[in-house]
Amino acid sequence: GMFDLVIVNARVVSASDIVTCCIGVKNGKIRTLVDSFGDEEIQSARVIDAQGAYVMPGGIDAHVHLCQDLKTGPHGLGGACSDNFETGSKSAAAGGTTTVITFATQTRAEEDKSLLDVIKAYSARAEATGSYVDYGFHIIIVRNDKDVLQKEMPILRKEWGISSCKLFLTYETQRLTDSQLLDVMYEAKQNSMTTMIHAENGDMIQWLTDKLESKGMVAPYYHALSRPPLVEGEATNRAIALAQLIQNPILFVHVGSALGAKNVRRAQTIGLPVYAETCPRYFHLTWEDLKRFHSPTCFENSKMICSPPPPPDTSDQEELFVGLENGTFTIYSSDHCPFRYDHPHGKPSGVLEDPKSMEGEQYCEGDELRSLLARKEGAFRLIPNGIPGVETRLPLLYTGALAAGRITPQKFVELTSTNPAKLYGLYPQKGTIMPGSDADLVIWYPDDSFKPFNLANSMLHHNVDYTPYEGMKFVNWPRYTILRGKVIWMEGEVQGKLRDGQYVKRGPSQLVRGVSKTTQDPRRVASWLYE
Ligand code: DUC
Ligand code: ZN
Ligand code: ZN
Ligand code: ZN
Repeated sequence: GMFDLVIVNARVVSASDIVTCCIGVKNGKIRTLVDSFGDEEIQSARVIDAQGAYVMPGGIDAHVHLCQDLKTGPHGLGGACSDNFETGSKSAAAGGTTTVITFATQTRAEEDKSLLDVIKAYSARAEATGSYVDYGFHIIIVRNDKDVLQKEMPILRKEWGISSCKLFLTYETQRLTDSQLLDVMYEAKQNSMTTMIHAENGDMIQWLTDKLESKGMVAPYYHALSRPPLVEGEATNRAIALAQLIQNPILFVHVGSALGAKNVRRAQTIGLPVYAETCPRYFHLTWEDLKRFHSPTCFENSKMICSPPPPPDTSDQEELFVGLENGTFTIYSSDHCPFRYDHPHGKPSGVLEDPKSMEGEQYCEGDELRSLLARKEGAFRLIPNGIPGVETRLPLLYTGALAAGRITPQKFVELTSTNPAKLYGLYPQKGTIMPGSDADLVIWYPDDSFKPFNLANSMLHHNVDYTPYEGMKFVNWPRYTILRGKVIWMEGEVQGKLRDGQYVKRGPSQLVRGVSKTTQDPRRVASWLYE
């Protein structure tokens, strides 16, 4: 037939428009958008009636942690991610996401010097299980090894299609000094790689943590006090200055404070290629959630520990909403960082058990010690930072912002799909519904036919034993998720297969334009470096 799949009665949403039409899909690609199809065009195709509901480009979640084990964990505080590519990608599909970009991380261990070896190891982890959705990698760089950067960055770009690296300003095992940051940013610029920055001032955090601990303030709630908004405020300003000197685009990951957002906005106003990501938790959680459940013997609120922490109260959330609307935030990602609760490699419950009595677990000495200590004292310093959310990302934005009338459907698509595709070099293969693009789609329920429900973790598909959004009311959920023309999620059931997802090679960022004259003034920045 002319089409493999046709979707009728669709309210197709792009980053700029909404149009009611039909979609024809052939060989995994969008072939056409038309008013209506004739009988013979429909006959041999699978037909989905969207019943007037929104049809959007499939979600692109550009910040997901999978398969990071004890050694390659997200921050060197112990803890292992409980989702691999199998469970993580299934959860993504069930939440309307068709592409995830995950992290492959270098460590300071001698055998992790080579970035190419790191990427090969992560690639093997993905291939070991397969994936329900398409996937790519960002590389985390924790050393300024010029030989390695110069030799391997071009190969990462050209052979692997990896056009972004993440750098840290905090965590002892990850952080780079200012001059090390300049080294990596400089090599990244030579290779048209976007630098992603985890912007928290590591010295401030350590100093505050020591002070809190000396007063016995070690319960999970105090994690937030060790990272007040100034911590992100200082680090964003400093990284903006470093990036301006190098004139390389930067993307601030997981911006969670109004202060951080303001600094980003100021840089954008003077024409710097500065972008920011924010995450669902900053719109749905506050410091109060770190207090929830707290008692001297129960540390259930360790579930809510993430970095940067949620804002102190809802007034920050209001300012972050402005940033969503006015373009300060370029993308909205989950930062899905899956740790199980009450597990030796996850979030301690505070109830002291003999970890050895838990079957089937492997320990390294350090991790066992960490787990015991954290269980005994509930010390926030020892609790892994990160919360799950790859499956709830789109539904939370739908309920909390779109249905609440705070953003338009177009803005929803821009933040969750089009901009991540452009920022990370996947556009227009992904991120839009246009002839020639991959047929990656999410189809919602018509709003008036959906019965709102309260979320329970048992409904989710991740390998995590809790969700921070337990009990929350949702007013819609993805009805179909379609990956390159194949239905992988339908009305509450996973329909895809583990080998459906493919590795995606990415190009350079397509958002970056020439920067303004003033910001390139050779007296102000080191532009002679490139002459
Ligand atoms: N940064 C992340 O991006 N994820 C989890 C922990 C962290 O600090
Ligand atoms: Zn981070
Ligand atoms: Zn408990
Ligand atoms: Zn993360």
